[in-house]
Amino acid sequence: MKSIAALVLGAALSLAALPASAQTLRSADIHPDGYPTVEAVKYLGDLMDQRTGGRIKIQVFNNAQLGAEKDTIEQTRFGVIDMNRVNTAPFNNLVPETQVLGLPFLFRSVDHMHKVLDGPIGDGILKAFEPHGLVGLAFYDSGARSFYTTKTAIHSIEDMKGLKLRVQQSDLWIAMMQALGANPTPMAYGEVYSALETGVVDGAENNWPSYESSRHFEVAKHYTLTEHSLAPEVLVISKISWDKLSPDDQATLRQAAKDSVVKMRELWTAREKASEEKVRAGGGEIITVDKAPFIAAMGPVYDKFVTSPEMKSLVERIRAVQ
Ligand code: BDP
Repeated sequence: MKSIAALVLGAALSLAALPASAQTLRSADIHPDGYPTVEAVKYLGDLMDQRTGGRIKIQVFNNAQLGAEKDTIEQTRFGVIDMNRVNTAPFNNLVPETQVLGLPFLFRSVDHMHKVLDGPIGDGILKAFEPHGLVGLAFYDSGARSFYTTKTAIHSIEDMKGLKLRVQQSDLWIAMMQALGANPTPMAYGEVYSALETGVVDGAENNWPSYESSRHFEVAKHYTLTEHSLAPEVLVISKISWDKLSPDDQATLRQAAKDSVVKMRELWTAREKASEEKVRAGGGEIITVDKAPFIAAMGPVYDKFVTSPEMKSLVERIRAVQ
């Protein structure tokens, strides 16, 4: 009798230790451990764990364990994956409002971009995900993207002519490369290393941390600081997973996601520096160019993508942010 009572008591105690309806949200990322986006979502998971008394946790499946971004976006829309951290570019065709954030040379500085993203314009763009089965939670930094090439270095806009360049899967990005005279090849991130190595493409473009962590810098040693776009990252949750959370938990997640942005910015600044140092130490050729001809050449991209009254007003409002 005594031992049965002890068993029942023990079971009750261990049940009590388990929070009611504990759940783990699965979040996708293509980057390796230590990459700022991966660490920021882990940090968000810690915040959720603390703030919900252990009821809600987040598990990050990084290194593209759940697939390439185009596929994980679909899986997130259908609730197979709960959360996803992706660049805004692969969302451009699905959520046209995201295009504005990738427009070449739109932001005057990272500070300008932060002001836009942290204010009503950023919130409005996050809202635009909802009709597409997703809830936008936060924007994360992604620095400036620049070109890198395997054989010939880019010293001026003339050197862009005819280059086969990998781009993210987005019509906006294809148009940007065409405006510069290059031949865009849309491709998943995970395929770029071997495409560079085997000469399927002559180059690609990305920020310092991705150029370094993907080891693209080992096969494409010429990095030209065009800094043509600041297209940020975005963290989304499936609308299906979102609707399963109570309004209180939704509010907690929204706030924690915003709080993780602060952490992400710290991690990003440090990693940008560290990656640049690693690339330079690895023998990369870093080239500065006159950006004016690159800026001038992007006119047709604005003509093609900034056509609706909404898009025009969005661009104007962004430019007006001081
Ligand atoms: C990186 C982004 C990642 C994109 C990648 C790319 O963090 O989300 O997949 O660029 O170029 O900077 O595909």
